[in-house]
Amino acid sequence: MKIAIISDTHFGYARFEEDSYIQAENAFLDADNKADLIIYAGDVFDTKTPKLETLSRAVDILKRVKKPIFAIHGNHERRSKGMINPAQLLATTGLFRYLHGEAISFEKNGQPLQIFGMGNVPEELASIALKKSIERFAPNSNAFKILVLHQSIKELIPHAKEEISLEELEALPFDLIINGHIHGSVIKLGGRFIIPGSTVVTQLKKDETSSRGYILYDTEKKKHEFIEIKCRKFFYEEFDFKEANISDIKNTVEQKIRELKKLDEQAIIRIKIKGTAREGIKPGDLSFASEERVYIDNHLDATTLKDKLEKIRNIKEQKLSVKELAIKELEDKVKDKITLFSPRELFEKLVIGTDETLEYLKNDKG
Ligand SMILES: [Mn+2]
Repeated sequence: MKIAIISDTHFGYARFEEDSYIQAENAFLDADNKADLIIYAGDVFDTKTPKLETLSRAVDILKRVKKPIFAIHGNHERRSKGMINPAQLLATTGLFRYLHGEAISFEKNGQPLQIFGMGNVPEELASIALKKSIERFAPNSNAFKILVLHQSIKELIPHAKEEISLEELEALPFDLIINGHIHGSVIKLGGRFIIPGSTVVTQLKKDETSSRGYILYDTEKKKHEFIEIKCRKFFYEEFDFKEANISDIKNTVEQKIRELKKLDEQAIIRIKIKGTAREGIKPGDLSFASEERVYIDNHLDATTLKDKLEKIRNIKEQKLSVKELAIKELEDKVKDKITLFSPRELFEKLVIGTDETLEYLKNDKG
């Protein structure tokens, strides 16, 4: 049996909305030709309450797929208990089967299959929620058993805390463990753990520069294959300058943009500038003409020792509260740079808690 694994289509993602539809369509139609069934590992939509136009586009794409689809919701769609999330809503149309804390049995050419799905839950609850819901799962020894999740994984992220681990997943009675959430494709546990990656670029992170696509898994051979889909190219470049002049920085970056555009005029380009500029230069002095799909992050540290001493003196004189100090520090750090959040709002969210902060950052970053 051949299983297609598709994830993180982020239908309606505002920055590259057309890409979100076109690239998901490329993946689904190709998978429909090659696989017996499709597993959809969450973040179907980019938001909890997508526009009607977005719902309509998603329906248009999915109704062209003939093979059965089994889906879970992702963190972008998760809503409070008792509320309907958009993946659940779509399931009521019969376009796919929605699973959350439950298993479904399926048979194809005499081969039984069990799919257990659990949609995204807060990371610190993932381990216990999975343990609890699996108690109700009765494994069939003849069946090929699949677990579908949409969570962070301890071993795959920096600064991990209470995320679910590969180690505990490995011990569970499943032949194949599928996860969404992470936008670059990851294969672990000798091919037993599979993340297909997103079909659209949303985070503008380095790991999204790899090809977009889906995974085709053969249950007999226990082998997987990454199927690349036609999609918009994404280039990510980082520059680390040392005591550089503004004109040198500007020329280097602009030349790189021209070079990349020559490779692909339609590509998304993100350039991160780090390091130090010559004394007396403020990051605000560096500006670039705005170009479609070109994102420049200025992380230059232009502060000299003299500036730093002066800042400490000013802070002492102003007698600011710890909170105001923290906000001021954040504001100074991101001043005149291209940022995706407001320092004051971010600080307020940090005071409320980690969940609020992550939610805030995710909402802004996609
Ligand atoms: Mn996602």
